[in-house]
Amino acid sequence: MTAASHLHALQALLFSVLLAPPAASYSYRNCIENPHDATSFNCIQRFQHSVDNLVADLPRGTVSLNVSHNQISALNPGAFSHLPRLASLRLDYNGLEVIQDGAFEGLGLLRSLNLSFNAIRHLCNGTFDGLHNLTELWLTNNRLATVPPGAFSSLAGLERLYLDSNRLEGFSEIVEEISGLGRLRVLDLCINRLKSIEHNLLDTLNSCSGAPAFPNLVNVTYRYNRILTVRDHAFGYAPGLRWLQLNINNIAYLGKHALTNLTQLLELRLDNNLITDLFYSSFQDLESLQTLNLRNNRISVIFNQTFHNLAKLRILDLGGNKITHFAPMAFAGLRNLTNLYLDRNNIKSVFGEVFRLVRQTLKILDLQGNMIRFIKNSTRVSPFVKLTMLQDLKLQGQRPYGITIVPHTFFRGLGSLRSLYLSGNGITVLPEDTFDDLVNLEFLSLDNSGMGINNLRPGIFKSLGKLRNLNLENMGVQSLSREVFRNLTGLQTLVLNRNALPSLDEEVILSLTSLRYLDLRGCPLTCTCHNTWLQNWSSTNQKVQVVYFQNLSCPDRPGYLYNFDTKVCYLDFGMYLFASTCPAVILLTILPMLYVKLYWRFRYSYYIFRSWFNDRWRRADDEDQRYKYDAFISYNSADEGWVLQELLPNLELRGPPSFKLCLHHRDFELGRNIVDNIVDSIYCSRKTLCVVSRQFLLSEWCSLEIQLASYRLFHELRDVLILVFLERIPERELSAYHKMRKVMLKKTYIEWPRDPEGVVLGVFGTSRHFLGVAGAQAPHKKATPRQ
Ligand SMILES: *[C@@H]1O[C@H](CO)[C@@H](O)[C@H](O)[C@H]1NC(C)=O
Ligand SMILES: *[C@@H]1O[C@H](CO)[C@@H](O)[C@H](O)[C@H]1NC(C)=O
Ligand SMILES: *[C@@H]1O[C@H](CO)[C@@H](O)[C@H](O)[C@H]1NC(C)=O
Ligand SMILES: *[C@@H]1O[C@H](CO)[C@@H](O)[C@H](O)[C@H]1NC(C)=O
Ligand SMILES: *[C@@H]1O[C@H](CO)[C@@H](O)[C@H](O)[C@H]1NC(C)=O
Ligand SMILES: *[C@@H]1O[C@H](CO)[C@@H](O)[C@H](O)[C@H]1NC(C)=O
Ligand SMILES: *[C@@H]1O[C@H](CO)[C@@H](O)[C@H](O)[C@H]1NC(C)=O
Ligand SMILES: *[C@@H]1O[C@H](CO)[C@@H](O)[C@H](O)[C@H]1NC(C)=O
Ligand SMILES: *[C@@H]1O[C@H](CO)[C@@H](O)[C@H](O)[C@H]1NC(C)=O
Ligand SMILES: *[C@@H]1O[C@H](CO)[C@@H](O)[C@H](O)[C@H]1NC(C)=O
Ligand SMILES: *[C@@H]1O[C@H](CO)[C@@H](O)[C@H](O)[C@H]1NC(C)=O
Ligand SMILES: CC(=O)N[C@H]1CO[C@H](CO)[C@@H](O)[C@@H]1O
Repeated sequence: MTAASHLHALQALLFSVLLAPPAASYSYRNCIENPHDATSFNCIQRFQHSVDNLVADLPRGTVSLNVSHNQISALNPGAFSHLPRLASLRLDYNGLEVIQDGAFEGLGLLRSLNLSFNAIRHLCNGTFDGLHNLTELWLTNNRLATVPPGAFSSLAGLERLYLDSNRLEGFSEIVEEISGLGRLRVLDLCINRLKSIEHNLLDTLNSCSGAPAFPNLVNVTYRYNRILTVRDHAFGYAPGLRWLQLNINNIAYLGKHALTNLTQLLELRLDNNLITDLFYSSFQDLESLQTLNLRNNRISVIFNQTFHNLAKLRILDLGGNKITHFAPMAFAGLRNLTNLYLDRNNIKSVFGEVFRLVRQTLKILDLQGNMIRFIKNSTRVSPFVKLTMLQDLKLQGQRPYGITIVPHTFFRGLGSLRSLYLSGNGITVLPEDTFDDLVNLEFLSLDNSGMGINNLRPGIFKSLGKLRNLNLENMGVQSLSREVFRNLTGLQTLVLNRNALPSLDEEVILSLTSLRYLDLRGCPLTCTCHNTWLQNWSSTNQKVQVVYFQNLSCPDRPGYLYNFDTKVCYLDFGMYLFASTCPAVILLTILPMLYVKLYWRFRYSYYIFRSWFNDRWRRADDEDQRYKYDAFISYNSADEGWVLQELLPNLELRGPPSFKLCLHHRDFELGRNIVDNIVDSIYCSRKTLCVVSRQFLLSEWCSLEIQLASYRLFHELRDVLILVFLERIPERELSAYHKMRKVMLKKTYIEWPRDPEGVVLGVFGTSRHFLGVAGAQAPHKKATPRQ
């Protein structure tokens, strides 16, 4: 080991020591701190069996704790004693069977305890010991058959006790048990096995004639009956009614004058019935009405002036009906309306006219689950433009496909808007000026809109300086860019669950200066050097809670983001040196080899390309003018004697016909590149005649010449090559020149006979013949040398 590598090892060790225990981390193993309240914790759905696992790492100051939807079947004594400030504790939906005495020891400040939806069969008389300040106890939906004497005796301050949905039978026993609870206001014993309590089953409310029987009656409830019809003047007997509950019945017919004279009525509940029509006179007399609930009926149209006299109405709930449209004057007269619920209807389009009448007061408009959809991004109407008071706009989950395209004028004029819900709308087009007017927006949800917004447009949030809460869950976001998140200086809560984010840009996150809560669950954050900063930052920063950080696992291999090995990211000079020199060394080793092996191959290819190119170019010329020579003679200077004494006289001088030959020493253009000369000569000659000898084969130039000529042979299908062997060269020697062998296998060739005298004429005759029929097919047989 060198000194340098010692240093690196030390460095790596230091890093791992610094990073290994995520003790200072601002993240809890199984709980989420409420971003708006650092003393409130939610630890739901963690599949934990033991309270210890769940809440061990919570701070002592915890005030509110929700551990519902886990699998805690038993509570041991002192289970929460390390959280003495607890005021609210939810343990519902846990399958709890056994609560040992003293389980709530040390919780003297606890005010609300929720044990609903468990499997509790027995309470002991010490179960609730020490809960002196408890005001609210929920035991809904357990298996209690009896309440033991003294079970509630320590709960002196109890005000509300819910024992509904159990198996209690003895009414008097319970009465006795609670008789000591001086402050008790609410006791819920619904759905037990108490034998003496029954339901009424009314089916019609008739009118009572004559003088009002109950002038002082203010509260009437007809819930949970089977009322089908409410006749005219049905409540004449109680003109002073203020609260009237007719919900959860089967009301299909509401007389046009059923509610006459109820001028004092403040709240009318008609929800969960079968009402289809509302008339001009239906609510005419209800001039004091503040809340009208018509949710879950079958209303399909709201006609002109339906609510014309309801000047004091604040809340109008028309959710869960079948409303397809409104008459233009539908909301006329609603001068004080603040909350309008139109969710889960069949509204297909929203237009300015209908809300114009309530524009000065409306604060909450709920349009979720309707059928609003745009197919063009340009709509001149801006449906909410005059709603200057609107604070809450709910548009999530439009059926069946979502809004899909958000026109860029859609939210014009909503300067007061605080919350905007756009979840689940399959948004594919979200122009960058969509939110420009929403300067007061604090909450925005765009989650589950992932059908295509891979990346949000730069500048989309530029006006949202007051935004505190942004939900981008499951939107197919692949990266966060600085341009998108630029102006979100007020952002406190950012939810990015279930996006395709492999890494986070450090600068984007650090530019969100108010951030306190970051949810990255379900993102495939890789355990690579890109995320080293995230590991360090999540573990060390004291400001931003990264939800379940210790639970984020590496997507590509076993392990966790919070402790993957980052050593390699900080190493190291040696590594850099190695990385930079290694390729150079390899290159330097390989290059000479390549040079030696492939030099000529490259050069040939180059020349071949060049000759092909030139040839292409030349082809335009007339074929006949092209050939200056009949043959280009390729030979080695060692064979010059033979060429000059035998070949030249025979072919050029003897005749007729006499041939024009191209010889390099005679016909090459002076001063020109030799290769260009060769290429030109080959292409200006009908044939190329190679005078093959051992010397010829050894020469690079000759080799090039034969290559270039054979290129013409193979690639142009022109038969240009004539081989004349001056000596017999055995096959095995030829095998080194496979190009040449290839040519020989395809072509006839001539061997210069041993006895030149006898065959000179014959051979030259043959070659004459070859030259003479240039352009015609060469005979495909070997010219056998004569002996
Ligand atoms: C506790 O969890 C339930 C879900 O099981 C949730 O509805 C409720 O709002 C939570 N309570 C608090 C105080 O967070
Ligand atoms: C109940 O709570 C009050 C403060 O809210 C506290 O002063 C008092 O001591 C508590 N009672 C008991 C018995 O712990
Ligand atoms: C208690 O739990 C039940 C069941 O989850 C829930 O309906 C109820 O609202 C809870 N009450 C409180 C005060 O937490
Ligand atoms: C509490 O229950 C035990 C037995 O379970 C009994 O001995 C004791 O007397 C009971 N105390 C009160 C006050 O009812
Ligand atoms: C009448 O009932 C309503 C709700 O049902 C309730 O809020 C109100 O306090 C009751 N009024 C009186 C006087 O009991
Ligand atoms: C309604 O009230 C008016 C007076 O306020 C009275 O004259 C009339 O008879 C009442 N109608 C019914 C049906 O009770
Ligand atoms: C509703 O009122 C508008 C404007 O006053 C009018 O044009 C329309 O005809 C009315 N519709 C019905 C059905 O009365
Ligand atoms: C509307 O409500 C406000 C208070 O919320 C009240 O002062 C005003 O008088 C109401 N207007 C009408 C027409 O009832
Ligand atoms: C609206 O859509 C058209 C094409 O469909 C496109 O050219 C234009 O840029 C879009 N406008 C906005 C504001 O996105
Ligand atoms: C960003 O916000 C600042 C102040 O909050 C504002 O001056 C600036 O214009 C905004 N940037 C853009 C591009 O709107
Ligand atoms: C980890 O973060 C701290 C501050 O948050 C910083 O001082 C330190 O240099 C970081 N360590 C590494 C290895 O980046
Ligand atoms: C991926 C992973 O580690 N998931 C775990 C997160 O925490 C819960 C509860 O502690 C475990 O059940 C999961 O397996």
